[in-house]
Amino acid sequence: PEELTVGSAEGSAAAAAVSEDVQPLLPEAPQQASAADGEMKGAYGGVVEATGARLLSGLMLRDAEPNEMGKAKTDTPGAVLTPSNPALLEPQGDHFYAHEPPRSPQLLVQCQKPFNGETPHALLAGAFVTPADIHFVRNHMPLPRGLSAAEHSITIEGPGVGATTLTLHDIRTKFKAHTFCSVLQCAGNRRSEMAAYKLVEGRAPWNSGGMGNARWTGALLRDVLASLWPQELDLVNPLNNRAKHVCFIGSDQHKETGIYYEGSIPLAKVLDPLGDVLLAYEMNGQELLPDHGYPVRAIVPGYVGARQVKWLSRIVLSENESEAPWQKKDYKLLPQGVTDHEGAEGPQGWTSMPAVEVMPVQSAILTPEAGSVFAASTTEAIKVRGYAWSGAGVPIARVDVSADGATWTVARFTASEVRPSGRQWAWTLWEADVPVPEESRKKAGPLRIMCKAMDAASNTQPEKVATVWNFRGLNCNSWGNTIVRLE
Ligand code: MTE
Ligand code: MO
Repeated sequence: PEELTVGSAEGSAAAAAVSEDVQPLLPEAPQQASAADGEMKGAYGGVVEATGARLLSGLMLRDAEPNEMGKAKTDTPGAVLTPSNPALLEPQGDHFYAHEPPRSPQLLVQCQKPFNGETPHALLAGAFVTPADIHFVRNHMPLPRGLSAAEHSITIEGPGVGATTLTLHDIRTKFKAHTFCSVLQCAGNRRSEMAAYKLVEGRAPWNSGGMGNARWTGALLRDVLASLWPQELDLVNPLNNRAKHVCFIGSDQHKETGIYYEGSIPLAKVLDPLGDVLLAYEMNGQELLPDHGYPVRAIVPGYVGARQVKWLSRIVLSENESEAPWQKKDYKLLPQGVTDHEGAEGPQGWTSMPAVEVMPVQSAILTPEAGSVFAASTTEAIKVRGYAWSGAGVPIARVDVSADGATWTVARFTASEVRPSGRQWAWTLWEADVPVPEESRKKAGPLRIMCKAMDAASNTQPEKVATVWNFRGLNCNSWGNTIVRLE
């Protein structure tokens, strides 16, 4: 644990001062001036702990099933189609992308236009709070231009309440600021594992870096609505309100259809005193970076990334959920009989399923990276690190790690941010020294290491990717795994 840095990019004293109800699980380690520098090198050290370990060039695709190591059950392993919904094709002429911001060269680019990039596993493992510049980015469209914190405002409207406009300055100054860590996870996180099992449709073959744990600061949307419409809204019984949903509309536009990025969540989540839905204007103690929604975005703790709308410009309370394609025709866990575009448009397709909201319990192995090589004769145990998190906001109760699928080592938790159960939105980082089975040490070859988490509500991860496979390749949360080599 001593080499694992717990804390945030802005320094532990500052972090402690701004966080409410928060106790770090471990004492915060001294901070380095730049998390993106110092912490990362330590993390890379973690990849090569066993004598003689080295990284193979290029990543191996993780395999799909414990019993069929390396054998994908499709003719096209790792294949990812482009979306079936024309509005999701994201076809934007190159000229729309002439003004993208500079980005960290450390991000692993899945797609340039629109920009999708994930954090390398070892960098994720190296910092409890993911530094903003290497936090994964998932954009659907070109970055909106001309936004400024000084001039930005959000219009808020709804049935029976009318419409009003709040400046970002109002939001910053008239409402109490709340700060806490909240995991942002793309529904496509770990899609590469689903794609290795069977063809999926999706923008990017993410590994486990489509997820990050940042410390967000903002006003509670609940406070904002309560102050705007104390009489008009029933804050105690959300279901008594005419509006049942809250639509968030971004400033980024699909130029060829004219629609803005949009998603919605239940009004009950917003009004829930434990819901913690933020209008966030700071990430890790700094103004948001352009890619993460400058100057203001929605943070919806526990929910899928797609609803946490960036560059927020409008909020619409509504009787119905958002009509946007990202709500109605995407981010749904289609039944497993749907295996092509036609099926997705059919009766078992988009219309048959609700939009993804709360994310399932998740864990993944970050180091050693797939393909790392260890000396069979001298490696008795391999140090494994990863993350675990539950969208239910309850603490992670246990993470088990195994190199044979039969004997399990209980992982040590090295960092989390403890908040009341139901409001614990940070991830838990863990590590374990996993014994290498005697049998495996006698011969060279691949060794699969697995992890599985359980949360305090007894939610667990399914063993096989087949259990959760779906055409869009969403919410992959089967046992985490990495395949190393013994030589
Ligand atoms: N908000 C807007 N306005 N436009 C987008 O393309 N992408 C969504 C969400 N909010 C998106 C958006 C998706 S799918 C994800 S996973 C998260 O933003 C990613 O947030 P990040 O890029 O800050 O990591
Ligand atoms: Mo996403």
